[in-house]
Amino acid sequence: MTATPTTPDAAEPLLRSERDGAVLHLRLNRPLKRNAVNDGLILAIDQAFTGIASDVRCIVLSGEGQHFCAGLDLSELSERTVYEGVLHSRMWHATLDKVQYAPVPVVAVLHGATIGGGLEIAAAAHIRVAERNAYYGLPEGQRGIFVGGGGSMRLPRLIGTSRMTDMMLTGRVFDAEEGQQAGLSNYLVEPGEGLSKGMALAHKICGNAPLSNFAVIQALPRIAELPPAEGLFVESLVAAIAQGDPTAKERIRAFLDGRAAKVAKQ
Ligand code: 1HE
Repeated sequence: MTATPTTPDAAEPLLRSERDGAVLHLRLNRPLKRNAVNDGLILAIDQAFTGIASDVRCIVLSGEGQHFCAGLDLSELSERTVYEGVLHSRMWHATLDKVQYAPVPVVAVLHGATIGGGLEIAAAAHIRVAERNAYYGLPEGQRGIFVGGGGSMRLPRLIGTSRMTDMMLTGRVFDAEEGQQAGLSNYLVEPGEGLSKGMALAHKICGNAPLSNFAVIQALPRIAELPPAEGLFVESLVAAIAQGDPTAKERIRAFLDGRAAKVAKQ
């Protein structure tokens, strides 16, 4: 992996990176600034998702300190021209596309403030675990700006355009329970338990056939955007490719021989 950018005033990396077996744990690491995303941090995320080692099977993304992420670092915003603003937003798009279309699934662990660009980062992940202390806001309207990190594409697909409009126009903040009901999180856990839940899910995901995981994260969102006839055709191709893989054949044989786990409610 390439060198991770650091804060200018500290040796601490902006994004901490740790391995736990096949799981890569990336942690936003500007706790004093509530993990507000400056250019260095978005660059660090970009670098981390560019050079994923081939033996990584799942990624967990979390935030250091009391909050997941306070969104865009507003201190870098005030001097930007319109043109620089477009380029800056496009930089976020390129980075968060690398998250959404990573070669392996990404599990985000959310706690405390998950705001603005922080919510846009969370929306690019494939699974979201929220602690009961998490809360979600899009204060762009109050700040006189607009989402720029892909939020207008990803968030309506998660929670609907109407809810997002409400959040942006009125500054409405969803608590963790409301976020879970709206579809922002997949799992809701007690404060302090998000990371262990996220890591447990990640290790479970690592146990799947890599090609199945890849098909889920790459094919599913694309098929969902296609007209039904084209979507069904692509589904057939992906299904045939996945079942032709030797791992699939071995796993199905194991089930038929009574060597594989049955489906059961956990
Ligand atoms: C920041 C930022 C930030 C904190 N940019 N510096 N995002 C927002 O509008 C959210 C703004 N932040 C907040 O509302 C609050 O900071 C929190 C609710 C997240 C946390 O509150 P709290 O009381 O725990 O912390 P704090 O005392 O407000 O902040 C601690 C420090 O972090 C303080 O700096 P300090 O030098 O005075 O210690 C804050 O200034 C700093 N800080 N948030 C810069 N966001 C791709 S486009 C996306 C567009 C957006 O994301 S818009 C939403 C921006």
